[in-house]
This record gives sequence, C-alpha cells and structure tokens, in this order.
Amino acid sequence: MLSLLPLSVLHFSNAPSLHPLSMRGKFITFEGPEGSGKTTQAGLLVTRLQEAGGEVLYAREPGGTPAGEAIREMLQRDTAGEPICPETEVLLFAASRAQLVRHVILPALEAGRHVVCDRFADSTTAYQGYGRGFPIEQMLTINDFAINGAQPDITLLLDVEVETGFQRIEKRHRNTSSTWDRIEREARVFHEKVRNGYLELARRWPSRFVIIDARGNPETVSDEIWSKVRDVLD
Ligand code: Z5A
Repeated sequence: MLSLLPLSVLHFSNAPSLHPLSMRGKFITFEGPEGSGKTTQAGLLVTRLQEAGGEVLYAREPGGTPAGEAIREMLQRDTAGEPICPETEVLLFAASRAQLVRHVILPALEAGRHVVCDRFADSTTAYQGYGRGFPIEQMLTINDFAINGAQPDITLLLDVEVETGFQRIEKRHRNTSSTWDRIEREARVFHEKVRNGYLELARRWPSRFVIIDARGNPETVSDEIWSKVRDVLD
C-alpha cells in the first residue's frame, strides 16, 4: 500500500492558482473491480511519472484526507455501530470525495502536480449505481456535486474477470491474515454487475476511459498503462 498524502498538501487549499491552465498537472484515475491491480499499478505509475521529472501526488478513495479516512473506516469496517443503509453509503462516498477534491486534488493540480487517484467518482456509478441498483443518472448528479468540476484527464479501467480478481484478493488475505471488508463480502453477482457497469461507462465516455487488460503480469500491464498515459502528457 502506498503511503497516504502528506497533510502539508492541505496548505494549498486556499492558495491562488500557481500555474496557467496549460501548466496544470494531469488528473489520472484508476478504476476496476476487486483485485484488478489498481493499487499496484498506481504505485508503478507514480514512479514512472517521477522518473520522467513530474511532481506527483497519490490519493485513494475513499479516504485521502483525515475526514475521508474516518469515512473509510465507517464504510469498510462497520465502525458506525449500526448497519449503513444504501442511501447513506452513496452520500458517505460522495462526502469523502468532496473533501478530497477541495483539500487535495484541485490544489495539487493547480500547483502543477500530477494526481494519481486510486478510485474516483466512477466507482460510485459502478458500485452504487450498477451494483446496488440506484439510478445511474442520480449517481452522476451526486458525483458532479462532489467533484466540483475535477474531471479526470484519463481513467484507466483495469479489467479482469471477477473470479481472477477474487483469487488475488483471497491470496492476499491468506498471506497477510487480513479479513474481507464489507463490500468485498458482497455476492459474486454484485461484483459481476460492477464489472459490467464499468465496461458500460467506458463505452459512454470513450475519450476519457482506456480499458486495460489487467490479466497479464504487473510489468506488462504497467507498460501498457504508461504508453496510454504518455499520450495524455504530450
Ligand atoms: N467503493 C464503492 O463502493 N464506491 C465508491 O464510490 C468507492 C469505493 C470510491 C474500497 O476498497 C472499496 O470501496 C471497494 C469499492 C468500494 N470495495 N471493495 N471491496 P479498497 O480501497 O480497500 O480496495 P480496492 O480499491 O477494492 O482495491 P483491491 O480490490 O483491494 O485491490 P486492487 O487495488 O485492485 O489490487 P492490488 O491491491 O494492486 O492487488 C491485489 C492483489 O493482487 C495483491 O496481492 C497484488 O500483489 C496482486 N496483483 C496485483 N496485480 C497483479 C497481477 N497483474 N497479477 C497477479 N497478481 C496481481
């Protein structure tokens, strides 16, 4: 797991824009079903961007700010002390995102840094929209409110069969003695809907989404991602 954002980033939240629009960093998001390798690939991409001379900020969702990390605990580890109803779940993901966008993502982009985000608004459309069955247009409206115009320049959709993803996660849980979180425990049919939902989103926004075949070894997948990201950097 990559280290979380330094809190010093928060100091940029009210700073004036340091760069003209053309000098803004690129906003790169990773999406995909469980175990598709998002965190692994986000880390490799951060390294490649840094080696290419860029300043890069890594963030993850839910989380990435103190408020967001508290929300993450509630969502994943049932720390609220009561069952979270589906409507609350949608709004908690959106609340975590609203905080991350305003305190971290937009200030970093305006300061000329690239931002690599491990999940973003498309996760809500995929999991709560396609997975839980909330109306897609309603999810998009809530996302728009949360993101305040912070649209990714490129969204890398790491696609892998649900079964393959779960085998990877199972192995990780075995090796690290970790436990399945609240959403991982959902039935496989839920995760199939999420995967298909992502593919639907990629069809809807072909200029932003790039589908990456995530079945290969991490190095091969990383090479493919880098070739797509370089197109956006140029
Ligand atoms: N969620 C939501 O419902 N709505 C929202 O709006 C948002 C999120 C933002 C966040 O979980 C949960 O919240 C998530 C969606 C939901 N639900 N679940 N469950 P998280 O942040 O804890 O985890 P995640 O985002 O779901 O990631 P992940 O599934 O744990 O894994 P990953 O990031 O895709 O993969 P990884 O950590 O890089 O790799 C997993 C394992 O596979 C690991 O042991 C690797 O070493 C291995 N791996 C990685 N790549 C490969 C390749 N290429 N081959 C073989 N093995 C590999």
